[in-house]
Order: sequence, then C-alpha cells, then structure tokens
Amino acid sequence: MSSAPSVLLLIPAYNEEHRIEPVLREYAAYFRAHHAGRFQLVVVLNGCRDNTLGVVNRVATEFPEISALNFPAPIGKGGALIEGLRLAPNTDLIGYVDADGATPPGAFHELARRCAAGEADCMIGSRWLPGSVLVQSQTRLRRFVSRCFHLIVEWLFWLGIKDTQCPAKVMRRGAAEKIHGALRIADLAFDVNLLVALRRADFTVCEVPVEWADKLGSKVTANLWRSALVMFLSVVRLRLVYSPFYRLLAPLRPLETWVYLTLLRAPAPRPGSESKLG
Ligand SMILES: Nc1nc2c(ncn2[C@@H]2O[C@H](COP(=O)(O)OP(=O)(O)O)[C@@H](O)[C@H]2O)c(=O)[nH]1
Ligand SMILES: [Mg+2]
Repeated sequence: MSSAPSVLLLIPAYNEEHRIEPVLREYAAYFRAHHAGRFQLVVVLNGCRDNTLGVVNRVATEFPEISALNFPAPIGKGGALIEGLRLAPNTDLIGYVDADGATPPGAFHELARRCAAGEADCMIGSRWLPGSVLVQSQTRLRRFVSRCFHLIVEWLFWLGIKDTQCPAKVMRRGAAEKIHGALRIADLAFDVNLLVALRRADFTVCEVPVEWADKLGSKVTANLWRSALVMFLSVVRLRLVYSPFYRLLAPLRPLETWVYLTLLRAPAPRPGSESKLG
C-alpha cells in the first residue's frame, strides 16, 4: 500500500443533530491538514426523527469529502455499518467512529496509519488497555455493564480482545470485502460480529490503547438495560450461528424477529446465507 492510502470513514448516526456538526468539521479539517491521501466521510443515517440529515448536508456544502447515506427503515447502528461497509471497494482503508466525537480525529488517523503500515488487517481502539487516555470515562454503571458484556463475549468467543465495543475501528479493504457476507447483527453488538468474522477468516486484529472522551447524550446509557439485553441476545445468537445446530433453529426465525422488533424495539438481525460464514 502507498504511503498515503485512501481512507473512508463511516459515522452511523441516529438523531444526532445536536452532536454531529462539530465532529464532521473537525474530522474534515484534520484530514485535510494531516492526510495526503483521499479522505471520504460518509454518515449513515436511518429513521432519524430530527434534522441530522439537514445538518450533514449543510456541512457537506463546505466539505465535499462529506456525504450522507440515508435509510428510512430502522436498520440500527449495525445495519447502518453493514450498509456503509458495502463502500469498501472504493477505498484502501475503511473504518468507523461514533457521531459524538468521543474518538478525536488524531486517534482514528493513528489507527489508519498503523493499519496502512501493515501492523494488522484491522486496527481497533481500546479504552481498557494500559496507555489509553480517558479524558472523560463512562459512568460507573455503564463500565460495570460493559465489563459483564466483555466477560460473556470472552466466554463465548475467546477473542482475547479487551474492548470489543470501542467504536474506533479501521480495516483494509480486502478484509471488509471478504467478511461482509458474515455480518448479521444490526444492533450494538455488531462490533462482536465484525471481530468474530475477521478472526474466523484469518485476518489479524490488533487492539491498541486509544484516546477517548465520553460524551453526554448517549442513547445506549439512556436505555442501558434494554440495550444490554439486546446485545446479550445478539451475542448468544451469533454463537449459535457458528454452531452446527443453527440450521435446526430455522423455524424459530419469525419468533426471533418478533422478539427483537416488537418486544425489545430493536433492529432485527439481518438474514444471510449460512454458506457465507467464515
Ligand atoms: N444509523 C444508526 N446509528 C445509530 C443507531 N443507534 C445508535 N447509532 C449511532 O451509534 C453511535 C453510538 O451511539 P452512542 O449514543 O454514542 O452510544 P455510546 O457511545 O455507546 O454511548 C452514535 O453515532 C449513534 O448516532 C441506529 O439505530 N442507527
Ligand atoms: Mg458514543
């Protein structure tokens, strides 16, 4: 890869009209000043009930490297990233961060730089490794729930990754293209789906300490118990997807969709062909 790879940054966004504008401006300005290769920033929205799309389009008139992909259906953060990752063939590196600016552009750029240098096929930020800089950490309860989730994920998948949920990840085009068919989880457990798919396809994942500043207005913290339950169900589901019994459970799929959509008001997992799993 050349010394200045093209970078495509996805930002999933749901009702972010109050948080996203400074983040878009900071990222665009930073990459103009510090990155010699092509930089594209694509905000992937779905079902927003506010003016997030208007805000993104307004900033995009000043920064043509910014654009929006809007899906009216409630496809969830994971669903939005699955759609966004379809753009991988247009770039060398593709990654994502949250719309709230918790990951500063310099921290994301560092992940991209190390990925381009060949350190790993996918570089991920971690708030739980020594050396991470937490300008503002999450609430105590959120951190406790996060650690319980981590233990469950570790018990189910043995990933050896301390912070699967840090939304600062970047990977090589080839890795994103190869594992795209194995991405199913539309809710916030999407990151686990991504990491398991990468590992199963023998791509290398490297976790590095990251700079992080937690922001007010988190939708996860506002619905912590429901989000935690949905994520728990999704990782158990993912474990089953990779088990030999999964096909036997096919008749239960309509029930599963009903539980997600109606009972939990969460995006249902996306259907996929089992043969595409890594
Ligand atoms: N497209 C899309 N983005 C979402 C959805 N839910 C959350 N997000 C985005 O996912 C990111 C993480 O949400 P956030 O509230 O910051 O959660 P936290 O950082 O984990 O506390 C933000 O950029 C949200 O706008 C969704 O249903 N659809
Ligand atoms: Mg966030």
